[in-house]
Amino acid sequence: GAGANAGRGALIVLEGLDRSGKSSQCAQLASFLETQGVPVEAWRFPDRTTAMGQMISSYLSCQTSLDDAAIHLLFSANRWEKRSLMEAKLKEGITLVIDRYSYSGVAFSAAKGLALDWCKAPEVGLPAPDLVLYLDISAEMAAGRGGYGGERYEKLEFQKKVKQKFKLLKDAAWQNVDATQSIDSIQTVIREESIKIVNECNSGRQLMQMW
Ligand code: NYM
Ligand code: MG
Repeated sequence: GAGANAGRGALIVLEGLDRSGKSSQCAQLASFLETQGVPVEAWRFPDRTTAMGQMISSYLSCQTSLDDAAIHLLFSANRWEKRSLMEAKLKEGITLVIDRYSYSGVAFSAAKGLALDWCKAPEVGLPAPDLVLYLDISAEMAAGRGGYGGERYEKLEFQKKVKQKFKLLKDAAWQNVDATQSIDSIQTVIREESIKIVNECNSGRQLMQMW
């Protein structure tokens, strides 16, 4: 096992287009880490359970409209409202596997035409992921996977723009994962990378800040 008693937990983020397979890969990764004796929690952003999350959810389901800048800041605030809990969990030695983070925040808003640097600004100071696993798939292939759920943004032409913006966000923590492989092959890669980073964090790797 990776050891449950020494250092901090790892902040592991899965990113990608809608229908790239993030949610099932996150769930499988969290279960796997548990079997390895790694204390772990699976999180997601947006966190729709909070008051801000409910505003975001109603925007995404097209029940409400909001100015592009305002909804961008709301997505960011939804991460900030979880900041102290994220930091506390990591410090306690709990690894967090998170479905989407600041990368989605910037990519989706920038795809609407907002300036990239403006989009990044409110993320500055959030805990930085130790590992970003980007599930790399074309917008066409993702769209071909049983269709979208009908939320705002779930349109092929828009997803193509989002993919272009994701490409501008590769940082030191970023790892591309070929998401056209089988679910099992993808999970194998994700497990290997995750175990490595969990061990590094456990043995003293410093928690960084965005960006
Ligand atoms: N999304 C997600 C954003 O536009 N900004 C953000 O900061 C985050 C975290 O919300 N299409 C978008 C991406 C998705 C949508 O996410 C809902 P999910 O993972 O499908 O529930
Ligand atoms: Mg979705």
